[in-house]
Amino acid sequence: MTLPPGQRAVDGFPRFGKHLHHPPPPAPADPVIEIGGALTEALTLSATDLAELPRREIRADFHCVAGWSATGLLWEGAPFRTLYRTRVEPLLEPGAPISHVVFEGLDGYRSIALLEDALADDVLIADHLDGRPLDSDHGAPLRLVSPGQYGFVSTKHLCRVEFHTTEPPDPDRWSPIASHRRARVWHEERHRRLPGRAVRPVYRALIGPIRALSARGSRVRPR
Ligand SMILES: Nc1nc2c(c(=O)[nH]1)N[C@H]1C(S)=C(S)[C@@H](COP(=O)(O)O)O[C@H]1N2
Ligand SMILES: [Mo]
Repeated sequence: MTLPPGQRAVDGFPRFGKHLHHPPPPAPADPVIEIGGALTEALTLSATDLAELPRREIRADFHCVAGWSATGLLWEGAPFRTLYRTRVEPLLEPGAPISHVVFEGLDGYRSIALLEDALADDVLIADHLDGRPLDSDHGAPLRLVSPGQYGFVSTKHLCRVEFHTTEPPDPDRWSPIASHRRARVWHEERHRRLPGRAVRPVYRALIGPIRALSARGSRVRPR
C-alpha cells in the first residue's frame, strides 16, 4: 500500500477537526444545500434534488494534513462535478469565469478550493460511508469528500457552496499554519508558503492533542 509522501496509516477513522471539543451540529430534519455566489440566481438543493443526481461509489484513502491517513474508506454520494455541470453552470453570470469554491458546514467551518480541484473525478457530496449513512462524527447528513486533497478541504455537515470569480478572503491566510490553496496530497501541498516536508514534524505533533479533543466532543463514546 502506497501512501502520499509524509503520511502514516492509522487504524480506523478518527473524528478530527477544528471544532475540537464541540459536539457535531445536529442534523436538520430536511437537509438542504444552499448554492450561491456569482450566479444569476441563488439555488437551494433539497434532498430530493440531490437524490436525482447520479450516485457514485469511491474507494479511497483519507489524508489529514497533520500526517495521518485512514485507508480504504468507501464513500457513496453524488459527484460534485455532475452537480456543477447540471445545476450550477446554467446559472452562471455570462463572462464570469468561476475560479474558487467555498464549502461551508453547519458548524461554521469553511474550506476553499480551486474550481479545477473541486471538479476532479473523485470529488463527492457524500451521504454514506462504508455502507452506512454518515454519522455525526464524520459529517452527517452530507459532506464533501475530495480524496486527492488534504482532509481540511472535505467540509463536513455541508450546508452551503459558493462559487467565486476571484480568490475569496481567507481569515487564516497569515496564520503560521495557513493551509495550501491546492492541498494536493501527492504534491505534499500542506502549508501555504513552506515546503510540505519541512512542516511535517510540527503538524505531526498536533495529531495527539487534536485527536483527544475531537474525541471528547464526539457523539460516539470513545472506547
Ligand atoms: N465542518 C467541518 N468539516 C471539517 C472539519 C471541521 O472541523 N468541521 N475538519 C476538517 C479536517 S482538518 C479533517 S482532517 C477532516 C476530518 O474528518 P473526520 O472527522 O471525518 O475524520 O474534516 C475536515 N472537515
Ligand atoms: Mo485535517
